[in-house]
Amino acid sequence: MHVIDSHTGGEPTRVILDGGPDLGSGPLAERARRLATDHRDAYRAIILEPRGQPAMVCALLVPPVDPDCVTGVIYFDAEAVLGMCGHGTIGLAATLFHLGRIGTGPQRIETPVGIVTVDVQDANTVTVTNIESRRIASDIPVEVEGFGTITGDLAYGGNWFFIVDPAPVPVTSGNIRQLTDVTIALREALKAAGIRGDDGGAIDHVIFHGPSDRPGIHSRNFVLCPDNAYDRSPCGTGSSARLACLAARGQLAEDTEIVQESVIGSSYRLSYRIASNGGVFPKITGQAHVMAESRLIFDPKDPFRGGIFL
Ligand code: PYC
Repeated sequence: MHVIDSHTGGEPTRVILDGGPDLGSGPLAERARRLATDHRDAYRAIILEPRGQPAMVCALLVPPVDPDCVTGVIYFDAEAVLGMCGHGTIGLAATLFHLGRIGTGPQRIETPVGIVTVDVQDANTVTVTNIESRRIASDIPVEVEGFGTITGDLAYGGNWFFIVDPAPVPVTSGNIRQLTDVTIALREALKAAGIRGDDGGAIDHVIFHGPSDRPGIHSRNFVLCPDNAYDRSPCGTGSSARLACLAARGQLAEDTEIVQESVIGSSYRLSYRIASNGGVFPKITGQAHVMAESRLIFDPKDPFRGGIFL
């Protein structure tokens, strides 16, 4: 299995070029479901320690249905197959550029939730135009055991997010452990309360926003992912959901650019175009760097061949 590892604002992406599970043909959403249900052990072996690393997202390349797309891709983390992944798409574009498969300029990429476009500016800088993103509910109070009532918005950006602003815990790198504990408890409370997306999807990502101490930054975020890791980048699908919330609140005008910072200080430039039925089309510009080209070995004699899962 050949893979290329990159990071986008500190968040790792492993692009699987060949040797992945055979998912057959058909719509990408169906192939993603097959990956989730029939190949869970196989995909987790690629991403779990010791072969993978915490916070990693894998990008499994598959043939697209739409021949105008440069590739199809299915993203997954150690816990779940994702609808879309913004940092992963920036990493994927930088990887395809590194391989000479694409040059600068626009390209279409097919994902299980729809077609996104990437505009490659140089070897590292990529703008993603995401699928339509939308807020479906605002100011939902949730009772979180040990932490009281936490209020947030429910929004979709290719994955489902519960977005809290202002955060009940200061969003600083020194608070990552506490931020992780509170957001996990909040995600569990959302699940227990039966709060889901309007397509029945689980709310498996949580975002806390707080102020940044750097000039020109709109806010700093902490993003909890399904595998309980926090996103080192500002999270592309989370930033998309956030843009939908800012637009719905009238707090950000169309085509106005803001800078979103992550809890470790990496950043994306964000803006949106209004969609015809109430949502927004987010634009996310970030930087990725290729780190390694490897061949993964799955030795039958290796007791941790399938990864460490506790
Ligand atoms: O950038 O969309 C994203 C993302 C999702 C999970 C981790 N990163």
